[in-house]
Amino acid sequence: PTIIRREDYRPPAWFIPSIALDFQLGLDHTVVHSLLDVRRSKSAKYEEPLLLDGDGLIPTAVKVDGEAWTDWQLIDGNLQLSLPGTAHEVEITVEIDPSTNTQLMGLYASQDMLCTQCEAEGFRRITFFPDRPDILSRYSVRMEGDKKTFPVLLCNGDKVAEGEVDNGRHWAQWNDPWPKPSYLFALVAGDLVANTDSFTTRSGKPVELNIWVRDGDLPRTGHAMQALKDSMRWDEEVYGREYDLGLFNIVAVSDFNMGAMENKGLNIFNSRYILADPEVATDADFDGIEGVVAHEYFHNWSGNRVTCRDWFQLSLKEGFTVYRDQSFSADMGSAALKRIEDVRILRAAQFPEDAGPLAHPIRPESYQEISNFYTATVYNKGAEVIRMMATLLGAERFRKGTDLYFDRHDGEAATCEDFVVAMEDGGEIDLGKFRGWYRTPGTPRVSAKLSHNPQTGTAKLDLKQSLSANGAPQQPSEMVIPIKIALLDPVTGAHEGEQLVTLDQAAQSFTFEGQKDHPILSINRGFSAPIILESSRTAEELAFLSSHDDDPFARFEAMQQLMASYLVAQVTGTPADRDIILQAIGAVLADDKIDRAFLAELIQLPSEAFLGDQMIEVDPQTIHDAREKLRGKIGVQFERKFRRLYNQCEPGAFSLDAAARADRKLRNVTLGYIAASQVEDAAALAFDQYRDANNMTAMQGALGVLSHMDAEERTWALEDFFKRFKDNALVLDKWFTLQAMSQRSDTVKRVERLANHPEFTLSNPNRVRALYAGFTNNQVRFHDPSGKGYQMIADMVIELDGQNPQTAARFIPSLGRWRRFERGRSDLMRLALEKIAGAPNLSKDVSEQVSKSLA
Ligand code: B3K
Ligand code: ZN
Repeated sequence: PTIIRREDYRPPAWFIPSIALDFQLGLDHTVVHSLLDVRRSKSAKYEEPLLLDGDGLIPTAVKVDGEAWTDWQLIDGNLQLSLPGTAHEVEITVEIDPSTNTQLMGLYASQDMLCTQCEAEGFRRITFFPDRPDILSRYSVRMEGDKKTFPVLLCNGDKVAEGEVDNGRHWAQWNDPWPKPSYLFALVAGDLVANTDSFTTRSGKPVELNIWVRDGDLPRTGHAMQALKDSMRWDEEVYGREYDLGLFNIVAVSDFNMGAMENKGLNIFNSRYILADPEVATDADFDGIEGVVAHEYFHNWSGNRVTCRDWFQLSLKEGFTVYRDQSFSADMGSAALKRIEDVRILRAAQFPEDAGPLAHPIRPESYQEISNFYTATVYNKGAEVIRMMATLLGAERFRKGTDLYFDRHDGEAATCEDFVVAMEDGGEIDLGKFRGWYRTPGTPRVSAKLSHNPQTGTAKLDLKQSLSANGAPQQPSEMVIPIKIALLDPVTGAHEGEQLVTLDQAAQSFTFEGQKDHPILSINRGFSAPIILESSRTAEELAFLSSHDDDPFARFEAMQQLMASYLVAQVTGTPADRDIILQAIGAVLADDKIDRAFLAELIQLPSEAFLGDQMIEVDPQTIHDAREKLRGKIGVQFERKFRRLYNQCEPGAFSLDAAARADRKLRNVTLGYIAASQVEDAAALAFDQYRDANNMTAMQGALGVLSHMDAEERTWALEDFFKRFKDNALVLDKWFTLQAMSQRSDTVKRVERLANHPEFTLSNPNRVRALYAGFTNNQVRFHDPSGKGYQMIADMVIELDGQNPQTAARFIPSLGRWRRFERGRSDLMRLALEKIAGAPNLSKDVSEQVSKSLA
């Protein structure tokens, strides 16, 4: 396989300052004519030919400076032209068939509309072009198509002219004044309607905002529109960044590989991140929409105005933009809940990646297929790395750093190093050693031990760090790790202020004076560093923190650690005290000052996957059993209290305000515990909630509880849900997911049957993820000891790879962690991977992931 390496980066030999495109659009036949203004780079060797990337294209005409040109070659699908001078006009015509583009990269048809996805390397499937992010060009685009099929014609920038031609066709001319890399090109043609609004920038410029959807979906665009306006205001206030065009368009499409795409002035979204109303969307869906709309909007500066030099720098835009959208959501709602959610995602998706065969630094050193590097590491760990810089600099200096970064690199294709240098210069700080985070894969482990000397009144914190990657043993490491701590009075829980200690050696001690009594250690507050913390704190200390810590994340974390260490002990057969957990839960349940949403977080057990990550060898069934047993015990112990809370959280008229959302959340969590207590009326209670619900959060919560049960209420509810929502694809996705996540022992069979359901299709990525990602996340059933779950995923990946390699490759990591499991499952997982590896004609996407997983 061809391996692309970061160290091999070379600046381009030719630049394309401008490009004019003409599209004659048709669902199954589109003609693309391009006119490139090409300039030889002054630093290029004179004889270097012009190399234009292409993927599946054949030129039907090539001209240079207006004359037919024959001195070209197709090499591996790319077009090479030998050109005599330093500046030319190159014209190329190609013909493509969007209706057969099942990869959903380039120009494709989604239902009856045409849309594009170009990041990372999709533009080369539309026309021949140097498809790399350090080529910035001005685009002018003429698009023409049938007026009935494509009443709406959209592209980047501003529409400068439009008109009608013969045969019922019409056209539009769009110019984008901002030079951009080809991956930000976008075009949409279809029968769409818009929710139109406006925004006035801080400097008084009006911006027209449109969210384009299919007729009928308009009433579900309000939340996305509000999120867009909130993000535009927030970026002005927090980062000083204004929008830079008179028009901002968003289009929702049903067939999309990712969440959304930040094309300049024309964001294209997976419809699940646009469409919502209380009847079809859960509170989590509403949050997802707010976060993704913000994320794509923020890319206008962190990604578009300042873009990436090459794809190894992907975290430059993605890590930073995730950090920005996380901060935005924290400001719009509860910062504490948002941080808990961010860390949950990091631990569920990124820590396993860092501990497995696909581990890579946030700035990878090499790749075969760049699509495989849109990972939780590049995105979410990337965001944690930016967050650590923000912590080390403090808010004011961090802002100076980002201002400097945007000023220095506006209009450029930059590197991660450029960002760090801007932080150093703007924040007047030396980040020399901090750069280790960009080069190093793996999650650092930090061990913390607090000792106390009553004679001198000092407390001493001993910290040690180590790292391991790709299964190698832990080695002492020297990452720069900012750790927020507080020393709590062991009786009152009071403290004299949070402190930041920065660990930058393999072992380091910090002393604190004026400590009369042995304080209780609150550490990694706010999850200030993305590490695995091993502290010597006792169960009693963790229980104390779970009711006294004033840092909400640390408080939540103490409870999680308390529960996790008990469960790990159960699984490994070591004695552990359960009563202390029950007491800790009793204490928070009795604390009437706690916000209900936070209470719901505090009392939830760590996930089965998280528990597995704490073990040397994973046995999903044993973990599941131990966890269910504890859930049952908690359910029984506090049943009356849970019922009281459940009734207190009875919803009134629907509202998205924090209190109403908190009630919905706590109601679902208490319902889960009531069901876990095995009381007779649990199914009836859940069914009533389902039947009476006026919102999807309550409905899905009830169905989630019913889905595991062996009760007729489960069948009734699932059948009813299907009938009610079979015409709404996004809601029907939930129906597939709920069943795929069921803990029932017949789940593998059921998923097999669902794959043959008339409403199931491999051509819609949302539907594929709904069923199969739901299933691979179902630890106890995906890891069925028969290995049937693994086989099913292997067969599905092989089939899907033939149509959509990008989405197929995303399922490899679930099998790729085979080395972590007990022998029986481990062998079966490896066999499934080998089956995939042996399939003919594998895509680059899947073959890279499979071969790395087996290596
Ligand atoms: N930048 C896009 C990623 C698209 C990648 C497709 N292979 C979405 C985002 O992060 O905003
Ligand atoms: Zn992004």
